[in-house]
Amino acid sequence: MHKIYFATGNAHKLREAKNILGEVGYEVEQLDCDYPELQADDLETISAYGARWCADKLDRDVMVDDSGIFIDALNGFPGPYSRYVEDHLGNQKVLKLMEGDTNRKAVFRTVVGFCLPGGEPHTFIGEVVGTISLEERGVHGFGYDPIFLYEGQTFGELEDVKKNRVSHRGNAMRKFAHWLESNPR
Ligand code: ITT
Repeated sequence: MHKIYFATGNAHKLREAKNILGEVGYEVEQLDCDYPELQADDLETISAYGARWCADKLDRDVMVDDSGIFIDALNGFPGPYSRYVEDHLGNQKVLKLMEGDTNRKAVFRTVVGFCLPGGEPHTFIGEVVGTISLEERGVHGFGYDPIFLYEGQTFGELEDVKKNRVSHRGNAMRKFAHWLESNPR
């Protein structure tokens, strides 16, 4: 089984990656590589930078995952600042910010970055469109999952396997796996 080295400090992402990539024949191993969080407005730049930084530092092929939620009524906020907003405000405050908003549209986006030492980074984008619920629901997942509604259920109400089938991360990682088939290392 081919191995994918995943630089992340987020245990939830790791669990999901093992399931998503495991289903298409890859073993995922976590790497400890705390890459500097570039201040940029788009996930693609951050992800490409992180993948290259870790690949060069560790001298091996590395995958990273930069993700965020983009809320229409908040002009795409928190987007690349999702981690910061989750840590400092949390879901209840996000719901409060959206009180009275009838436009509840939101997009979850993941950009997987992959790089070989000394090489150019490749990026793979995955998205899922849904809405922001009126209240938190469900005990599964992490982060914004309890307020992201997709086809009648929040991601917080879905077991990992179901979420991964339709999620931003699932879509991005399956694209990456597909690319790897025709670009073996
Ligand atoms: P890394 O070590 O991989 O960078 P991180 O948690 O810092 O982990 P991000 O910067 O990509 O990763 O995180 C953005 C935040 O967006 C994350 O902390 C969660 O709050 C949220 N998030 C990302 N993916 C999510 C998902 O699938 N479901 C719910 N929330 C998610």
